[in-house]
Amino acid sequence: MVKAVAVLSSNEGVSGTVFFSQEGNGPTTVTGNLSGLKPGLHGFHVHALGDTTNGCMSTGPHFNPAGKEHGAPEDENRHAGDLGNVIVGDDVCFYFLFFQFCLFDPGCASFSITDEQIPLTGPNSIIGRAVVVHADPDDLGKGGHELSKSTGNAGGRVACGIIGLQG
Ligand SMILES: [Cu+2]
Ligand SMILES: [Zn+2]
Repeated sequence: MVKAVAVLSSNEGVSGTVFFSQEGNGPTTVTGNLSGLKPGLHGFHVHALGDTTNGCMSTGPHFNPAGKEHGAPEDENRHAGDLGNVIVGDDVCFYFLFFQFCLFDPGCASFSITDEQIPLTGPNSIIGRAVVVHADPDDLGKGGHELSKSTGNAGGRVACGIIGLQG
């Protein structure tokens, strides 16, 4: 069993931890939680470089060792780093005796993803690369925008962390 972790941070108040584990040559399991995001979908990718000298901007493009186009995790034509979206729920509100009460959800997302294209060992290992969370939804290559086939038009990079080995 190989394990890795990325601690995400940003100067926009988004933080979280993402855990990776892989048994032998099997798929990699990605679990984690993030907070400080606005409700809705947020693009979630492995980017090629573990370089944060210029914040998340210097983590390069989506990890793409096979030279494919951007897509959905279940697509054949996708970047290896294309993990789709994470989902942040809306606040939950209810009424009681004419008063409205809201359970404030501080922009949290927790997720569990299993993927075949992000190994933790071998030539296409994602160790030393970066995981990035975006401001906007990833259109999974199908949005018809000029950026759909390269980035999913997922907007700014709101948080990132370098993927490192874990004991
Ligand atoms: Cu990205
Ligand atoms: Zn991509």
